[in-house]
Amino acid sequence: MEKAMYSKEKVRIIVHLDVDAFYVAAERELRKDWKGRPLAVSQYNPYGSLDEVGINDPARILYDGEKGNIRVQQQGRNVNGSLIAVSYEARAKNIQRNDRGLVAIQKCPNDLVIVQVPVSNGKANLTMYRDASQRLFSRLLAHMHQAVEELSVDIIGGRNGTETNNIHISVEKASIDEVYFDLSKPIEQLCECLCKNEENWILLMDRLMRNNGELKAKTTIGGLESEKDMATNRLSKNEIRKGSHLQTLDSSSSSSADVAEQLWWRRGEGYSINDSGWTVQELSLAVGAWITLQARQALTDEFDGVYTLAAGISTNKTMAKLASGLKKPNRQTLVNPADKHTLQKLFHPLPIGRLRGLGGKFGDQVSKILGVQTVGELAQIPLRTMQQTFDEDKALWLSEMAQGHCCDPVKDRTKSKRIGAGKTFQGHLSIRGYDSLRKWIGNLALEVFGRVVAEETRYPKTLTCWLHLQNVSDERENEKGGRNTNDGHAASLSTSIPQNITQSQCTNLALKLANQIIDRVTNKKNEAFSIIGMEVSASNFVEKDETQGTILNAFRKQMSRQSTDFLVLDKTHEPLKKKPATGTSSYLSSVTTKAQCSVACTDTGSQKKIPEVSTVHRAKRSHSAVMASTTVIGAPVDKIDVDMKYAQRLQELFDKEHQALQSIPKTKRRKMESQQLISSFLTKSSG
Ligand code: TTP
Repeated sequence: MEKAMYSKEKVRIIVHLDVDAFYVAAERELRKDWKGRPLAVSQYNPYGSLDEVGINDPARILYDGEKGNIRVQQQGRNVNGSLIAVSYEARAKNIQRNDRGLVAIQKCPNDLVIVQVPVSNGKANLTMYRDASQRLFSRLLAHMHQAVEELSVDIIGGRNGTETNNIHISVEKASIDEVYFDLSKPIEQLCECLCKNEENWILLMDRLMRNNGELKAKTTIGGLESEKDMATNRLSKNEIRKGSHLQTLDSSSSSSADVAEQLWWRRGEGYSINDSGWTVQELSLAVGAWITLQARQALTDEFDGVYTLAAGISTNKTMAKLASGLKKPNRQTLVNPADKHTLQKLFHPLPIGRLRGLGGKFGDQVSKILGVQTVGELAQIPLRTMQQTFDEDKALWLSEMAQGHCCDPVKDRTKSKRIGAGKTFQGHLSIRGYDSLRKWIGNLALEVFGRVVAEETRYPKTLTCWLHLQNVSDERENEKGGRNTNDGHAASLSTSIPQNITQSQCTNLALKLANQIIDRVTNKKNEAFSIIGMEVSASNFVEKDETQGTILNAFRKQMSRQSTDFLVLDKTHEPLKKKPATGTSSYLSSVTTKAQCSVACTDTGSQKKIPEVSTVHRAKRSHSAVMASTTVIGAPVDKIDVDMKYAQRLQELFDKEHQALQSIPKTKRRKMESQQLISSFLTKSSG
């Protein structure tokens, strides 16, 4: 066993949380009396007659086994939509996601409730679920902070107290009901402090083991499970999603696993980290598990037991997500990838498609070319072999991933990366004419626009339209771009949009994109088309902050960043690949600015300037606005020291140049802008 002498060893602690049967839980928040009952949420059923149904409209209740089958009798097929969320009580009755309503009713006629998603404008309105998600995750973050606070204040109090005020917990929303937290920073600070003396250590252990070992009882140590649990791990993601009955099994029969778990915790006992059999990583994981348990329980209590969550605690995002899916619902699993036995037992048997980034085409390619099916088989392939087939970065990433390593940071993002509205048109409902195309693109663009303007702090730079067309003959498939599906051809087109886009501009742009897709897919105008799915979405969000994109702001961002991973100062502007034509956009040579930026960034290890990591370029909205932004690529954050005074000076110079430009007539300015800026900036900044 590795000696655990506490050192400032860098350990990452990443937690992945997934709300159990999320839409069902959101419905139960509205109707507390549905708690404990088998409940399913049905998707919008276009064959039914409910075109406009508000959140509190009783018409949403399609079936209530206790009250008699009201809507089924009245409206035949209404109840027969497919189920998109199924409570664990309903899963115990063998009801699964994608079951049709009538099939589900047959399985549980007397007790089941089926509720349909709210509907507006003839399509599902998911606002209530999005709002619930936002509410939940912001409260969850608050509870995480509170748990950290409790450990630091209650245990160490005034003695060697850590500064909890400044503790930053990175949080990344991964989907409507999934979130990652990076607890590395607070846990590093806590553990360092808690391990300083024996008294602190005993208090910490007392805290971890209190309530008759509640933490032990409520945390599964991944890799120590019984054979029966292991069967769950071999299931594909889709099989698990279907609500496999294995997930609801009581693990009371796994007595050997229980013993192994008891032993895992017992290794933590002793009078200090040095006496214990735990490594620093294991201690940090145990503390992470304690914080996660407190936060999960506090959240469940706050919402009267309506929301429960599954959690995975590990040292990176891939393993944390894998861990959270091992035991559901309302259970947390700790996975230590440094434990070879755990890797072999838990990780290596997985099909490679279960890994993040390998679930799609690239995963299929890897499997085919390297002849591997499981993660274990992939782990056997030497890096050299991978390098012969894939480019350097991909080969390294694959090799690291197969060993359970993944350095993808938890990006501080609490909002979705994109805002989209979509609709499917089944069977005879498919869209075949330009009038209904206009109507539906208009509806979807309206929804997207409404949600975009409600955003207070950011705006999207890209609008995308996606269409799924049916009956496209196979001969033309290769020419059209897009993707063949089992029943047609799906393609998307994007365009950039201005910050203050109006509703009609948004609709017109979306319609233009849709028409372009149809033209491409059908090859010529006026040819018949049949659309079975469409989506309009806005993405590529940037902050509304006026100073966004300025040099100073980019440096400020870096200064406040707590991540221990990689530094990316400003991802919103990629470095310009080539010089734009003079007169269309003023441009400051990236060579020049690279040199300027390297003066501001110093490698604290070697005290050398860093010329390679920085590229400053100017992005220009119009000829009257000169903006500067900084992109620092892939530099370890703890090795960069930013000279804020220098950054400030760079900014002032840019601002001055900008002001000076305003006094010059526009036509003249166009010609001289670029030249003048470069020479003037160079002269002044070197002074
Ligand atoms: P999931 O997290 O996949 O599932 P879940 O939360 O219902 O159940 P579990 O406890 O097994 O995680 O999806 C989250 C919500 O997203 C789900 O409640 C409903 C919605 N959803 C759809 O609308 N359509 C889909 O195809 C899927 C997979 C989910």
